[in-house]
Amino acid sequence: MTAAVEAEVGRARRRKEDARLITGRTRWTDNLTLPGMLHLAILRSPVAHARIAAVDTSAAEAMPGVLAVLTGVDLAKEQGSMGCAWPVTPDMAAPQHPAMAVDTVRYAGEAVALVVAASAYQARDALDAIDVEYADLPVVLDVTRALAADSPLVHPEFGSNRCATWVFDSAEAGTGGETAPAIADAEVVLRRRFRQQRIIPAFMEPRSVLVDPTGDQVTMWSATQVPHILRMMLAATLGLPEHKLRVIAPDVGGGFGGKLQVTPEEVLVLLAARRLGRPVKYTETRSDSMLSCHHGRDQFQDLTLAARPDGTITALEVELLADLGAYLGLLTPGIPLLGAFMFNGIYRIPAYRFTCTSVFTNKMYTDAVRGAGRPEATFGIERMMDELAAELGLDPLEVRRRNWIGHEQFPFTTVAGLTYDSGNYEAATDRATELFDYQGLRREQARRREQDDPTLLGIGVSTYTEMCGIAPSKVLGSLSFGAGGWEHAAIRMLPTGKVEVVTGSSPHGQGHETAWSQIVADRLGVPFEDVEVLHGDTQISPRGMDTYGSRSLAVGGVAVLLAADRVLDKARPVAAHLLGCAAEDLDFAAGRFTARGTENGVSIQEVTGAVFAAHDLPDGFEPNLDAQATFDPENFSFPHGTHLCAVEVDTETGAVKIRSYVCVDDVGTVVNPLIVDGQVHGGVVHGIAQALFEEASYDELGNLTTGTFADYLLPTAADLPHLVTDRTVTPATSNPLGAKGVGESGTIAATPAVVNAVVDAVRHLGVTDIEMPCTPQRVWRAIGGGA
Ligand code: MCN
Repeated sequence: MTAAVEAEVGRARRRKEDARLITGRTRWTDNLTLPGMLHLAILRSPVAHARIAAVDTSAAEAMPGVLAVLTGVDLAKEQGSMGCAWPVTPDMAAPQHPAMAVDTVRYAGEAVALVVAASAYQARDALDAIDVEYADLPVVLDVTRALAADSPLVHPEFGSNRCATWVFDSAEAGTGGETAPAIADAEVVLRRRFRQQRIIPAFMEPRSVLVDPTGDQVTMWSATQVPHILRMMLAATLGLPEHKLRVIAPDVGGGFGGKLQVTPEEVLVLLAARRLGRPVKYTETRSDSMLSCHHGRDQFQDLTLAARPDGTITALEVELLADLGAYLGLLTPGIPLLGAFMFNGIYRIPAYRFTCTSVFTNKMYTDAVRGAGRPEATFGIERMMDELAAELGLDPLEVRRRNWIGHEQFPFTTVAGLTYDSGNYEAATDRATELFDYQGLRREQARRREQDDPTLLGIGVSTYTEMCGIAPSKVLGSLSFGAGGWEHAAIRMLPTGKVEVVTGSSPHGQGHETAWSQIVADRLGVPFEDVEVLHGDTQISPRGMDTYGSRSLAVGGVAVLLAADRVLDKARPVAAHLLGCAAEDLDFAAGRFTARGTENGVSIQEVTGAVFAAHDLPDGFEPNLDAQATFDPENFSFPHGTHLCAVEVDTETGAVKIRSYVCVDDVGTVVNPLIVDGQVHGGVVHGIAQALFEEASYDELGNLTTGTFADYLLPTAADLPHLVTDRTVTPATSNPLGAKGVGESGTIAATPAVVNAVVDAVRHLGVTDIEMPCTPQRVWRAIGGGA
């Protein structure tokens, strides 16, 4: 008899990778040193828009240890243009995007020259000796101003600063009615403008890249989320044969979308290393990172919501004005459009129109930051639901209940054209209100108002869903996304019965090694400790589409599961042969094949050993149990949940304190509850940070004024409440694991929950919105402070 084995999927395992990540005893890119390695430093433009009139590098070239000083002109022929993989419309303005400015700088922080020297200090010192003459050009920083006919132009060749206009209309798409008549006829029409401030993906490990050009192949180590995409894009844009380039992402200390990019720094280090024929490394400082890693969000949202007096929504119109900054990064123009599919949220909305106009300005370009498009959309609709509730004198939860998709209505095709496969908004909301003591807090809120308590209580609701598991290749193709969305996995059975799993997912803090080991341990019935997960190296894991869009489990984890099944399929005839029975008469459980109805069995490790020895196998059997699988799901996954936030607002100072926060998320089948809790915690804190703390600002000349953590506020543990997390489980039907993504859900849900709470606290004082981040000053002014 086999002892009962505890299932691995669903087990709260501590992460395998924690010890090395937490102690730093691992291969971060900046830890790597190669013989003869040189160091690169980058001179960045101190002005936001200027012609480069002259560059004198002679003094820098004479500095100790300096081997090369290169400008954009020196690299003009080989640097090509940084690729944008998402041409959103056929007429999109796609400017040249040099890795280093050739004749014009278009944002403060753009690379202007580089130094390669024997030490990192010598390289940085030499930057000061480079003399650049800038001929200032007029700067445009505001999106509305940028669209005016007399605006300075960021890319004059297009005749305007408009990058693209993208429209989704439910009447045209056949997914709903026309918005204009529905709005004209509506008894209740609400119009609001919300601003999504600019934010910076403040990952823990600054970006670092090392290139070794010696030997037959060029090897790049980079702190990237996307080693496979990076290799492909570098090959395509630099004309480098793909098979001659190997990209390795060693352990990566966080990305949050900020390392989902092909960066100018990666291109420059590669070009410099090739020129000099020696390994070259660049590691950014924190200030460099804030200036020159892509930023996120930065849009104005104009929303029009039409409803009946009972709160039933009849139409929604969304107009976005998205500030793309100066250039297009890998996904820049597509990020705001991800919101197009999510502004309808969890609601039945009969008519919907979404327009996004994207605009160039003289700022760092924007691209994916955790949630990418979906936090913006969720913020818009969830703020509007609260506004509708206030307008009609209804409870915010009640307005949502009257509009959301009932659990019995799944699968449900939304007005934005997505089919939500499963969900149960009622169950998550009931559980959240219970944990939160919703009614008790409402009573306290009323009491404080009656008693003119200077500390007011606000309650914020966010009932979100999101599209993640970014995958179905067909759908991505229909959105002109430049790549497929499949994921690949391979399983190698080693002669001693240990297992190597090769995954195309590229974790940078999400714990894939642990979760993938759990999946394989369960499926093959081998010990968790006997599974090793290999990733992040285009030579070891040659096929992959990497990690973003909370896709890794629902796509990459499923590929691992399918590969494990194929190992079992291959093992079955061998087990039957060894046991002397027919393959159809075999059972498999807890790692053992048994001849049905007998105690006669053989373990998967024994089968592996027999295949390795190859002495006694079925006739014609190829002695190899390894298997691979590529999974391309039919649909996204749609996690959802209800987040409730209570804030205390000090009316004398405007200070906001989060008093309690409850979230009940539904991410389908959970592989590792500890990891999921960690993701929810991190995600929620990210969302709170946007609501209350983070903002990237530029002065009127286009200088980033929030270039350090002293100016760019991130919350610390002292600013945060205890987070109460719980889950409901409604399995996804789009993948055999039933899993939905979790990596971004907290971020998507939390921001509107917090802002709704702040506005709710002071709504009776006539406030209907407070711009993010809701700093004490902004809150105090909103309630009349200083008036
Ligand atoms: N998981 C699970 N059960 C589920 C869903 C997920 O056990 N039902 C586990 C997975 O096995 C995986 C983790 O949770 O270990 C996250 O899985 P998933 O939701 O598939 O997300 P990804 O792994 O694709 O991660 C991407 C996502 C994104 S888009 C951002 S941004 C983000 C995030 O993950 N950046 C992060 N979480 C981060 N966490 C850390 N520490 N650092 C970052 O940079």
